[in-house]
Amino acid sequence: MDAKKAAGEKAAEYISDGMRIGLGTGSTVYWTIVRLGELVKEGLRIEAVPTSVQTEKLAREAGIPLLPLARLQAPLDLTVDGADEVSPKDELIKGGGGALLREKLIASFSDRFIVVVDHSKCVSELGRFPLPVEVVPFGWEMTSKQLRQMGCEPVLRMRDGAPFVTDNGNYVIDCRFGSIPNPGELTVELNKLPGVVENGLFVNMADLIVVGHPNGTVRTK
Ligand code: ABF
Repeated sequence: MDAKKAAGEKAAEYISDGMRIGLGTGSTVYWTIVRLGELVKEGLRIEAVPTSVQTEKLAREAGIPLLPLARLQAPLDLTVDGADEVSPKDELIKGGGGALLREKLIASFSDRFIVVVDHSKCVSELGRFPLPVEVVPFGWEMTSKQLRQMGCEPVLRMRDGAPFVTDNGNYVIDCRFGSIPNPGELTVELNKLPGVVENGLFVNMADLIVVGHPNGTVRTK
């Protein structure tokens, strides 16, 4: 079985009737969404808040009822999302899919945050994956120079020959740090920069990591 499919489907086991959930973005949580669609058809009653336009489309196609943000008066019961890297302390790099701002907002407004990954995402130290940083388009060149002074190689994310634009109308600068020994400090420093909207470091947020392996086994940690 595919490692991503194994992890994604396992996460659906943590979702019970009546829950209001956050649905992440990416190719692993995709399998959670597909499985939840099957369970909804069998009678599971849930409401979901998507973390991206892409996930909203998937959830609608799967028949999963969506919860309008205006009705979100209390934290969600649970959010399931993917990640690009997971450290031994369950710190994450997220944002490879460009949805980090909504992902962090929704994960932080959830009672429980479950992360689904294939085993290749588990690393000894964060940073080999370029850290996505969402920035306002105005003056991105200045913000990029400030990011470089923090010790990375900043690269503006492009798509089809133009800057990639997030669901929120912002740009993403992928910051190649190589290694990030102290994610807790870096995330605070990054968000102090004028022009930075959010960064892809998720520190002290994940409650459970569901790791899929190529033989279909799943380990939680
Ligand atoms: C999303 O999951 C993004 O933050 C991240 O880039 C993406 C990667 O996951 P996958 O490998 O499952 O597509 O939450």
